Amino acid sequence: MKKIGRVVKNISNCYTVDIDGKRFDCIPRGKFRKDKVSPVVGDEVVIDVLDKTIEEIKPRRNYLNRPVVSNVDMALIVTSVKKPDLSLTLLDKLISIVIMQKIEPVICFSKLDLLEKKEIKEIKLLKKYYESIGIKVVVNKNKGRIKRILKNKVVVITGQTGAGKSTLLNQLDPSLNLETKPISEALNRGVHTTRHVELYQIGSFYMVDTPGFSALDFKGITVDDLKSSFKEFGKYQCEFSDCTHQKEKGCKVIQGVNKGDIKRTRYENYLRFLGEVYESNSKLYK
Ligand SMILES: Nc1nc2c(ncn2[C@@H]2O[C@H](COP(=O)(O)OP(=O)(O)O)[C@@H](O)[C@H]2O)c(=O)[nH]1
Ligand SMILES: [Mg+2]
Ligand SMILES: [Zn+2]
Repeated sequence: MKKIGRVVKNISNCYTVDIDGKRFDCIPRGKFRKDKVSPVVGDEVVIDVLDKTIEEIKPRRNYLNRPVVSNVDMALIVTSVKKPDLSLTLLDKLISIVIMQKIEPVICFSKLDLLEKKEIKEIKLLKKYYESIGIKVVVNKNKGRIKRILKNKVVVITGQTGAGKSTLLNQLDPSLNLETKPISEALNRGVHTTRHVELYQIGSFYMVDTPGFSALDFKGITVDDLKSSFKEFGKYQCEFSDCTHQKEKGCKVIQGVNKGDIKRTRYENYLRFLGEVYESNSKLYK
């Protein structure tokens, strides 16, 4: 008997498939190995319920490398403002990468309780800027709003080790009981507290708790992909349509930065990522 379900967990060659709340531990058919494709967490698959085999993988809407997961609607980017320190470069990189994967980014600031009043003001300005370019921003204390935003979505949670991802998931669903660690311990041991990829059902949404991203690259990404992931650049018509917004004459993006309409850290991160795109493309053709 064949049925369609979703892969919610993977440990080596065993895939747990959820069908309406029932779980089946399945092994992929040999043909997948022959074709060098394997199912991943998030995949919609056809399984043979009696044989406990995965027969077919449905086309993926998107696919992430770290963690390996597919068909994701939203990415909750947990960003601590202290311990570890706020990194706008990591935040902007995660935003760009998830947008390029056709996933909606949602910024979740954590550890605001560790800030002075003046510093909180800066975070509020930051929040305002990201919201002005169409990105939802929440704080980790506001569980009700987070639940409303994530309702009915498949969500990936990401951010640095120690940012508070597992803590947040435990608060959203105490039955999860995920391991959490103070940052110093996590770093000293040099291990991530999360060991395998798994989709957890939390009320009406699915979520992946993942190891902190350590290396993110722009392999296979074009300059155009990168440009359009910086949503706020979209409304500026530069003199040349292939403008890379570096030093070109008549670049309206640079004018926008100088006028203060585009946040300078965003522009600087764009230039940094552009360099990385060029570098990874040149490696590709060597
Ligand atoms: N002060 C403060 N600490 C937090 C907050 N959220 C998480 N933590 C702490 O940060 C540490 C790392 O949290 P954890 O959830 O393991 O981070 P993960 O690596 O992103 O999963 C733990 O000691 C948590 O108790 C927060 O909002 N404020
Ligand atoms: Mg964790
Ligand atoms: Zn330009």
